[in-house]
Amino acid sequence: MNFEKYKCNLRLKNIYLRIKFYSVKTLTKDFIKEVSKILTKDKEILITGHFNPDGDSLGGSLGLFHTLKNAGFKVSIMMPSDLPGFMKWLPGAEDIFLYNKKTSLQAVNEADIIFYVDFNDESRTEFAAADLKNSKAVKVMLDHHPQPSEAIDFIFSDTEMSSASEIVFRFIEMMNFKKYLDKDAATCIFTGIMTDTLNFSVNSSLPETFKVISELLKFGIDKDKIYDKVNNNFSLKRLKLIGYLLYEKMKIVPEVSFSYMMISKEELRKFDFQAGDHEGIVNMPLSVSNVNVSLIAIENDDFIKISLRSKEDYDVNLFSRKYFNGGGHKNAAGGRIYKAYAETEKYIIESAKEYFK
Ligand SMILES: [Mn+2]
Repeated sequence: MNFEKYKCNLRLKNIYLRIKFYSVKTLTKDFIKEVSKILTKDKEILITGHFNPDGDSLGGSLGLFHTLKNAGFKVSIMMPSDLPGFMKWLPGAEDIFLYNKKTSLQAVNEADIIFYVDFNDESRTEFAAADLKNSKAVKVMLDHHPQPSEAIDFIFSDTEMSSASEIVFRFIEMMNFKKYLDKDAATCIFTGIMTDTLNFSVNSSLPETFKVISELLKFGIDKDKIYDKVNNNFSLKRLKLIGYLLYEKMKIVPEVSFSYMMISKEELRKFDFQAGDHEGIVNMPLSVSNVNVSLIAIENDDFIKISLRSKEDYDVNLFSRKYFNGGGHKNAAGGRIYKAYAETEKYIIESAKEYFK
């Protein structure tokens, strides 16, 4: 299929130079007009989230999946890697297929349109990135991370939004698909917004976000149950791991109000560490009044995985870009260190001292 390449970036801030003459309203209209042209019932649609999908990527992708399915589109949903255990209850999770070089190439190649939910660059899909890049499909990105890749055909990205899930809701609304939303879709989108805002404690100060929440509640979703399923759904071993990390491993660099924890492969095995387990743990040191930045370093086979959280104006996106080959949002970011585990601690301390001094 040969679509006319048309770039459209909806960004409330930081609008690209090449489209600086467009108003935001025009941009929204153009984006919707162009996507409406290509999004037809005869197309094969594929939705994908990022590697190690979190609540936002899964909730947004599944919310879009349910809605497009209800509207009568041919749609499938993929993730580049497995879901964390506390997300497997999401309605539609059983319909997700996991990317696999041998079995997924066909699905990627046969797609006419691919939706990217909650990531700004194909490299964030890791092993699936090459196949996605090579696919002839039209790529539509629904995201809220800074600096989206120029290679994407249609981008609806706004860093002011709480989550990609909120963007998905706005997309559904603007496409006139709200009539196809149901309780399952609303549950997924709500979960995405709730998890990405850390239960509405960050990135959720715009009144519009709560208008979306209000719309979602009208579908009869069980907000309290969703909170419980997401936050009280872990193993006993994970709780013991948290106790161990906070008591034995958490260290503070007081002169820069910086906290870090290192976890070795051996410790991961001992506590049966699961994908996604670190998500809640990295936030915990921020409960200390004079800790402004928290880092967790997890030993992997090929690199040390870094996860960062911060308060207010402490920018861990830039910090990670500079020292840890990563990025993300101002108050939540990830990265990697390609060093031996034994050398990593010194590097982390020195990076923090240099950057936050
Ligand atoms: Mn997100």
